[in-house]
Amino acid sequence: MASNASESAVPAIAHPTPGDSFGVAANIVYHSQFSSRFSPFKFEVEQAFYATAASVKDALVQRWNETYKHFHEEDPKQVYYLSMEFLQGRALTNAIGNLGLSDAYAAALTKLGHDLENVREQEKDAALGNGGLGRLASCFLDSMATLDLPAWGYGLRYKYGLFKQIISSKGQEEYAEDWLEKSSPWEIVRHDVTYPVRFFGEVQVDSDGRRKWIGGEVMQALAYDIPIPGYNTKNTISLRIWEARVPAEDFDLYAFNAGKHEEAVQLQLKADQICSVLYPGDSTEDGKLLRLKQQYMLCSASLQDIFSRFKERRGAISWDEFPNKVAVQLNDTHPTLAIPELMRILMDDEGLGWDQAWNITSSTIAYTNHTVLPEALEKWSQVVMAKLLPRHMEIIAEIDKRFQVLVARTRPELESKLEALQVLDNSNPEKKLVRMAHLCVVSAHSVNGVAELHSEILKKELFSDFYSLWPEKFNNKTNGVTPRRWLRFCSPELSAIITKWLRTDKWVTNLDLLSGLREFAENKQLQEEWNAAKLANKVRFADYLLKVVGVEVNPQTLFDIQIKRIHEYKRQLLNILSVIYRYKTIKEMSPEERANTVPRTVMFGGKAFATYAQAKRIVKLVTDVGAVVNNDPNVSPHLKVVFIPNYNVTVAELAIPASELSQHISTAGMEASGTSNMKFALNGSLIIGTLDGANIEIREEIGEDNFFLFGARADDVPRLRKEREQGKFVPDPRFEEVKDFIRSKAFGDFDYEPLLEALEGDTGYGRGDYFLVGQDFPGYLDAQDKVDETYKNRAKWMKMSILSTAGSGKFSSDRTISQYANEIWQVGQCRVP
Ligand code: TH1
Repeated sequence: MASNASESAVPAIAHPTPGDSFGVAANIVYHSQFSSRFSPFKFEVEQAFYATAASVKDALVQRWNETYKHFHEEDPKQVYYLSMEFLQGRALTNAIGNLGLSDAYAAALTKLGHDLENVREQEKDAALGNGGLGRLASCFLDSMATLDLPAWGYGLRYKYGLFKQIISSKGQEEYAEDWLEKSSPWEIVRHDVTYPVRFFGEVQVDSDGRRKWIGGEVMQALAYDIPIPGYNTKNTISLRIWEARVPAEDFDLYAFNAGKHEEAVQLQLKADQICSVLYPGDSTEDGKLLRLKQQYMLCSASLQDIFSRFKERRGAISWDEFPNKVAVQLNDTHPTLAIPELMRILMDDEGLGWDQAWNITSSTIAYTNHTVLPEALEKWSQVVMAKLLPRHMEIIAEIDKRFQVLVARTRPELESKLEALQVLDNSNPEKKLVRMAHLCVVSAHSVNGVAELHSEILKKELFSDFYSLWPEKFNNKTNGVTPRRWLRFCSPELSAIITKWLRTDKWVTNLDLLSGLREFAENKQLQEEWNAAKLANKVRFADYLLKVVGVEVNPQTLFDIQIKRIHEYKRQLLNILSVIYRYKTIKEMSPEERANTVPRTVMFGGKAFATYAQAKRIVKLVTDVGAVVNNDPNVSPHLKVVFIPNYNVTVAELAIPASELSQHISTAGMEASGTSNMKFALNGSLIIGTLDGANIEIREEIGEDNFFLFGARADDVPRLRKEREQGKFVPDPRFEEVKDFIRSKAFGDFDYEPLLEALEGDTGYGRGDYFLVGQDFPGYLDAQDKVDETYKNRAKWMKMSILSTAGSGKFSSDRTISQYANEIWQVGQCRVP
């Protein structure tokens, strides 16, 4: 079926080299004529982009083939990263940067009458993810390629990625974003890599007693590969995304010819739905079933592919070798079905017994948890699961049964808690559920959190009893971000300065070297250069805001940015309430007092889940406040409030380098890690934040003097919530003042009551201000005052900014991936010579 190795030798072709912009230009021209998706004789900027991308892809494909040929020959243990989300963003800048061909391509395009800056703007973001979890997966791919690891990413090829956000007078509106409209120039379809994927059907026992899953609906998964080039290495790995489709032989031509047109295309429609949208709303039963189908499509196709590669490389198959050749990492619980699927293949298809299959499965699979929020912990209906995946439901029930036996035998004192620990949640007979996280913890050999605090919370709270059963499974892998995309390419100005002062560019792959900047933190010359680079980035972002969003911001003001998904626990509401307080304060000042304030531009960006009403109200409030503040002639020179629409990876690449202050202000204990905090610190943006997620480690690394800290600690949160509930909380008068101001309709007559009530009454999470906005408000205002005071001292601010970058070495995803490779996967490097 599928062939993963490179076949007979293909003749070598000459490809662009760094010094050869003529060769590059010729290659682009060739592609504009022969690989074009457009009518001939046109070479406008869009055509130029596609021709350029096709030319870059040539170079990638060659390296890619060499890489897989090398992997095939060396046959090392390989790692497979399964994720329902990959938030890749644009690829061109990153690809030519990693290939070391940025200058050659810029020069070639100039020769052809184009400008690389404009050409790269043509690319659409590949937004096959929601936020941090998806972007983490993409940073990991970059690091796995750069570290020469034999690795694959597996995902789904959604037609519509994350929705496009438009801000109207009603607030956020969502529109489908078709990233494949003019096709993606990067992907290669692999018509020889297809697998059948079954849904529904039934379990039969055949003559030799083996259980077999048969019947139902069978679709096909078709592979598309996206090349992932490493930096400074030939190694180029693959993100393989699956598309669901129906082979021609399954098209019911008889029905169609008999006039039953709709009936004939039914299966095709169902297949199309599977890959139609990222994470469809799961509030309806239909939506739930579809999401489960998506998850199974990913797991089934990926595992068949992994098996085919494993078998291809071994004559006589020794199954116990499997975990020595294959490591599978589950990105949260979304690909949990890989567990029963691996068990099913080993037992039903390959004939192994339970114990052997179980040992192989658990030594192969590792699980990463990314959240402790109860609403994000997946639970699937047993009824739905049994219908869609009857054999998997049997296997899950058996795993649960054996887990109960194990506990009864080894830890009788846990008996009373057993019901809460089981994989199956049968507490409500009307609504029996499968707890996916418990299935992962029971089955995997490794369970990790994504920052120190988060991993501690997993051990002490969410999974405490499991931890007492299997302490050796639990570990921490603090997240990281790729320094290529998030510093080297998004801020070439700052990068050049860093390279100059460190006298090496090796920091790009060894980020700890940034600590060498510490000794120059007070150097006047560096501070001046640093300031100039930051200012250039601010000007560039201001141009974008003017051109794309139509708002004018002054680059001489403090750029204060909060960009992330809109969620109550991330507390954009805390930010905007303090902005309102600032507005009121400035409004009441005399002109002399005003002249003394630090002028600020406060920017927000982020998408609210389409059905998350409270988050949408927050977006609306920010835009309403902006409309009033920005049009107040007395205040707007000192304060502006901007909502950046349609926040995505590309916007982040512009905003983060331009930021001077960034906000990471979640209620302590609720943000598992955060990753944009790392990107901001790396780019010399100071952080105002709580002791939550990776903030704690960032503050440790860059020094507490360089971090604007405020807020309750995670340990105190339960007590504070209780006190709040008992009516013991006395709100700060400034907090009351701000709420009254909103209620006075100062920002229009939109109904903000549900937002304000959540700060007081019943939020649906328990009584009153669950996210402790009121509790942390005064401390936050104090921290903001400290920001202003510090900003007035330019030399001090610059020093802190340099020290932020200098202290960010730990937060490279290269460090994170090395730890996964050494401590969980036991996978080593396999570098193409
Ligand atoms: C995020 C976490 O909220 C964030 O703190 C963390 O840095 C990031 O993952 C990477 O580890 C999560 N995103 C999702 C998305 C879904 C479900 C759970 C999480 S946790 C759909």
